[in-house]
Amino acid sequence: MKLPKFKTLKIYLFLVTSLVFFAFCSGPKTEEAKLTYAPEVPPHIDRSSEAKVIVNMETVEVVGRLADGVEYTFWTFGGSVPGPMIRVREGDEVEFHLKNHPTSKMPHNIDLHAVTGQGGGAAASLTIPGHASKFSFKAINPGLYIYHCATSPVGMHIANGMYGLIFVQPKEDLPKVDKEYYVVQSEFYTKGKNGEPGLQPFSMEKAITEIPDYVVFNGSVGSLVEDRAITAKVGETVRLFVGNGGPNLVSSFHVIGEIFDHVYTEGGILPNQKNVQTTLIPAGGSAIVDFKVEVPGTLILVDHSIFRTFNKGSLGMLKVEGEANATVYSGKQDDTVYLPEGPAIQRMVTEVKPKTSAKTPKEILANGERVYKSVCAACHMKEGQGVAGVFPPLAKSDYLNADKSRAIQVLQKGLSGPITVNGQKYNNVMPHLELTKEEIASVLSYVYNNWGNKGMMVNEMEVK
Ligand code: HEC
Ligand SMILES: [Cu+2]
Repeated sequence: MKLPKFKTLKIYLFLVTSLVFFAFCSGPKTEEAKLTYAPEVPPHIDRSSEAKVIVNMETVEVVGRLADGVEYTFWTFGGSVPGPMIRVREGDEVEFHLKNHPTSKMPHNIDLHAVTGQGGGAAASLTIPGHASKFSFKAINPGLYIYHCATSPVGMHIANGMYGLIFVQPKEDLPKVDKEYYVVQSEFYTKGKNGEPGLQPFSMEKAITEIPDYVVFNGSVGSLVEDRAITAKVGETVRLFVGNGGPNLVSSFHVIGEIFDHVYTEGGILPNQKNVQTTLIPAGGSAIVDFKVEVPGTLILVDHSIFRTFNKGSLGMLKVEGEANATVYSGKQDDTVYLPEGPAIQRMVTEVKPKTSAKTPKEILANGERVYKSVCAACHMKEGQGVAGVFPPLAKSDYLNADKSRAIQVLQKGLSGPITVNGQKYNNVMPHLELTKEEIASVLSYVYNNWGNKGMMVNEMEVK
């Protein structure tokens, strides 16, 4: 074999040294983190080496919907509650840029529970309106972490909506699943009672006594229901990254109609329990739950401290589509009427929010809609379609449209015994609902003016 000439060797040496130099001194790859808004989760990170990751986050104060007819001035990361979800990889160097929008009234900062270091970055990121701060940290510990604003008064910044999740993906990522979703529970404390319309200010008193008016998923009542529900197909595996922003309550997180195959308790990366019904998520903590969906239907995400769910808003939906499997779940196999207390009309005390004397037809209809959704929809369904054989329809109901004063009577006294609505026989009991005259007038006006009904108004004076 012929040895290369000395000159050629020199060139080789030069090339090798510069390559080595380049590899060592150019440092890790730099990239910008892709942030996502709930319920979307940033994509799995494919690279197998560490990188420098730039996170750009903005704090901004915005007025938004807390519930139907209820608005709130949210203090936010990224203009949303929860703030955007961040995903980095174990070992990454994170360069965090926090900008506080010039229209903000408050200074803000960020404490990421994923940070090892003073205040989780709080002091280093304190930013007055119209300014930007920068700090860096190494994502040493993989796991799912809450981040939140920690500017004084801390409780108030959190109560107003300043929290979100950062997932530090382990070097060896969690097992692959088909769908990943981002859900954060939190509470709101308002001057007015639950449902009281208008722009509601924050109540420090209720926050201190820890009695919230709203407990919600993803920042508002109904943010994960109907056409905003999360979805999956039969046979798919689903992973929920669940956080609890608090500021006070602990969540008994449960999905009605499903069992968690694996739970990564408290947001650690160890799947430490199988077959869990309800997992506890501390305030300022998280959990990861994995499950496979076997049958179609609507699974309901709840805080199983159940009055929060049905009266304060912590209810979300996961809609599963696909082939039924009667062996796993049969659906209803029989339905007969069961009235242990006899067919007499029972009293059901309803709590409709005190409201305002509605004056204009528009106000009356809006008030009626509120009463309908909180009282009637449970039986007659959201669009007045009823439930075949049990609850008669209010949509295009011949019984309703034929006689206004009879309809008023139904609401004043309840109704039992056989009736025929649109050719279908019903023999059930509608309880006496204890509504005020104003509520009866407005809810009937609402019903008459929707779903193909006659379109007339009911006056309070007609309700004797
Ligand atoms: C707990 C369940 C329940 C609730 C809540 C309820 N209803 Fe009913 N409603 C019934 C049942 C059951 C009947 C049929 C009774 C029968 O078979 O005699 C009925 C019948 C009616 C009828 C006459 C039949 C028809 O379809 O036109 C009207 C009108 C009506 N309800 C309106 C309302 C309105 C408005 C509300 C809310 C303020 C309401 N209901 C709340 C169960 C309920
Ligand atoms: Cu803040």
